[in-house]
Amino acid sequence: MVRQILHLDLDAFYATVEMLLNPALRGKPLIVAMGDVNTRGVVATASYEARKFGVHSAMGLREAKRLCPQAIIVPARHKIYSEHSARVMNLLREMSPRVEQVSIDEAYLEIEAERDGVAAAREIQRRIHEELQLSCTIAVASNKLVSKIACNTVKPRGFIVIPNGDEEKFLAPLPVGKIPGAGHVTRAKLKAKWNVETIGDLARVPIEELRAEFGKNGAYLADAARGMDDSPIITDRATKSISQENTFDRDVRTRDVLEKYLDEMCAGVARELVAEELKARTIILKLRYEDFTTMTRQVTLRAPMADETIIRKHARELLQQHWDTRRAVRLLGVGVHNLVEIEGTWQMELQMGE
Ligand code: TTP
Repeated sequence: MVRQILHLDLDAFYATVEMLLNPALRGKPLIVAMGDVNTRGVVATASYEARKFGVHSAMGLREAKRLCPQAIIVPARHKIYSEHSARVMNLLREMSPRVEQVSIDEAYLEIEAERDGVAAAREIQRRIHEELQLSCTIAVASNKLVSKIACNTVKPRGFIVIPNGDEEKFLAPLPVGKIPGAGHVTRAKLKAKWNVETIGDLARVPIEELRAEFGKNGAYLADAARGMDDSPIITDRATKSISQENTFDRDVRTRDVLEKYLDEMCAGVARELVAEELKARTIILKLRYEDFTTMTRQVTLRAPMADETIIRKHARELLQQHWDTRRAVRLLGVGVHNLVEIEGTWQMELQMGE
């Protein structure tokens, strides 16, 4: 099954939002600063006009001012950026339910095979520009790794498509440092041992040698060099947790009563998991005593499940092990997290259609 993965990154995000709120700043070298706006602060981001002078994120303001004395410096306003980011993410979720937000200004999105992924990507870029007045760069590829690397090669206001089958060819001329995780230690070793500079050089190193040098990471590097990556989109639904809790009218001292409530809540949690097409690996018990001290205890299973009996068994065991029976219970709760999505219906249809 060929996937259509979009990687989207907003351009000079904080600076673009500042320009949106104050159009007089447009087209000017602009620095959004964190910390002290005068000298001790650092550059959170710089507009592309300021980047021409060598200013970049994480640089000290003193140095940034030296490189670009005419830059306008404004303090970062995180709350405002979060609001604009949320609008972008909501727009993406309108375009596909499979959205993975990576950071405040970056996301992956998967488009179903029966839709045209490139047309969807174009529409997203147009809508972000017209409806939200923000500019972004989008790459379309068959997996997350290639779309992420491709996106960075065409910033800002870029658009790039890597057709399925062209991944390795596209990556070959790029510096090996473009592979996420290939930091300076890895790069130095690759250079010293095999004279690797580009991703293409890396693809020529035998996999066994990479394994011997880097262990599991070696296998990752070998796959990455060939443009291979099968990591799934992790949606927000999968990162949340599902829980129920009950505050008692009167503090409870009897195990039977606690277990009765616990069983009911376990059933409720299991129902919600099934309804959301999710499975969970971790079961959590929450206890609040009469004096308001609260504790949570959890157990993590080997495999994800959505089974009421399993949740109940573990929740009861946690209660058995951790409830200090000398103390009355004011609140009891049970929850699950470490959620994974059961393959959604459209994905199953796709696999059957293959
Ligand atoms: P980035 O996506 O790294 O950069 P950017 O959006 O400013 O520019 P571009 O992607 O076009 O190169 O970061 C997103 C935002 O996160 C950025 O606008 C400001 C903030 N940020 C910091 O606060 N400190 C940092 O060191 C970095 C790298 C980013």
